[in-house]
Amino acid sequence: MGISLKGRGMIISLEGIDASGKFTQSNLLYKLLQSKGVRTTYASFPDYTTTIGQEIQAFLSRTKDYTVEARHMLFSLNRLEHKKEIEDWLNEGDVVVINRYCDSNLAYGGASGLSIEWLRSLESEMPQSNYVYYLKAKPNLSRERKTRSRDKFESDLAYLERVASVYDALAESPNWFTIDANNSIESVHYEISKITEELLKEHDEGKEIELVNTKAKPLKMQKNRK
Ligand code: ATM
Repeated sequence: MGISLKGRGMIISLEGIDASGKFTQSNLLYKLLQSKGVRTTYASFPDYTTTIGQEIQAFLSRTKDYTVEARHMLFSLNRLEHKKEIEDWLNEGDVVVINRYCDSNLAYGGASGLSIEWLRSLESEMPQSNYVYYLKAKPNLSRERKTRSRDKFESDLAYLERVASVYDALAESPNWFTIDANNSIESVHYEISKITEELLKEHDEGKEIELVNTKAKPLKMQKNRK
């Protein structure tokens, strides 16, 4: 069970270019909330386990070709497969932590020349993020950090730079928090924990959920997935 939020839950999504630490940070946040007894669920997109997800995997690994519009519709469809599940979590008052969500499609699709408005319309049926944590990393740093390359865009630095600039523009929205992802895992996690603590207080009419214990040792380092 644990502490559930009063009324509807909230979605916190983590965004950023490849290897900016989203996977590590979303997991650390999820585990922190769990350890504090906050009802929380975790999701990550793309979900490669579904039939649509396998199509996504196929075009990312270049075994199948789709037009750019079809690729981004598949990403969107892959989210729609989970719409009911996410709505149920929100109705139960969960904090839903999501590693890449609708805004990934805006950033990557926009960088490929698609209209942001069209991309936004593809996502309009999904529950929207209450807050977005943008892990801002330098595109070249992201490339250096990678140990293996999986999809066909990753080697294209110019493309990553365009993705980063769409993210920068999206991050002007008031519900976005830009976090310097070039800092250590521990300090990024600390910043995320502080922001989340404040947001939970606001969302839950002053309920004190202490996420940051300044006396606690930093959490153990966790290896980046990629
Ligand atoms: P991951 O590496 O996080 O599994 O994402 C794979 C790619 O899918 C990544 N591209 N690169 N480079 C970001 C891209 N993507 C979209 O374009 N739209 C989406 O909606 C999602 C979830 C991911």
